[in-house]
Amino acid sequence: MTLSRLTRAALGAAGALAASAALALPAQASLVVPTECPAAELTQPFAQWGDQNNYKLIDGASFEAASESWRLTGGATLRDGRLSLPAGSTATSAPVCVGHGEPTLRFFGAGTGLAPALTVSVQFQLITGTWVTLPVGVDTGAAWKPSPVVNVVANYLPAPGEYTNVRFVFAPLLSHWEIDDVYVDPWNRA
Ligand SMILES: [Ca+2]
Repeated sequence: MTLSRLTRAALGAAGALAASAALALPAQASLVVPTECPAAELTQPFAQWGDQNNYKLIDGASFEAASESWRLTGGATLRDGRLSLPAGSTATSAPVCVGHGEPTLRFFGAGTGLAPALTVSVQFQLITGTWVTLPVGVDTGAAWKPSPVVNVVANYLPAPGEYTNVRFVFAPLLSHWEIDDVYVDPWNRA
């Protein structure tokens, strides 16, 4: 088989997949527990770093005051308006509603140590009631700056036009982290 025939075969398979996905979409039911998602105040917290997108702050995610909506373990604590995360600790965010129009997450942070790494996971609830935790990103920054743009992933589980509540879990690996100002990007509401 020539390269072009291989390419055509691959494109054909991809096209068939895309077609079946498109056929499935109109009948797609939400895989996760649906929720209302009221309009939120939007800001451009990363504008001076070249990211002009509008973002909404997760409840309690400025860490200026303790929030009962956040779950902290392993010594995670608020310090000087930031969230301090020792190695082995976890912080689980307040719930935030997301849908197809809330595709990304971003925050400020820095880690200390030889190879600082902070894992980010998303938690969502299936319509069966089961909560699922899915790793979605990692920040390896040693200097205080915006995190990489992290894909929420679970925002595509509600049916189109619907929303679900997710939580984000921050867990440093073998390093101490500080984070602040955790946002999701509702790009379709700008
Ligand atoms: Ca703060």
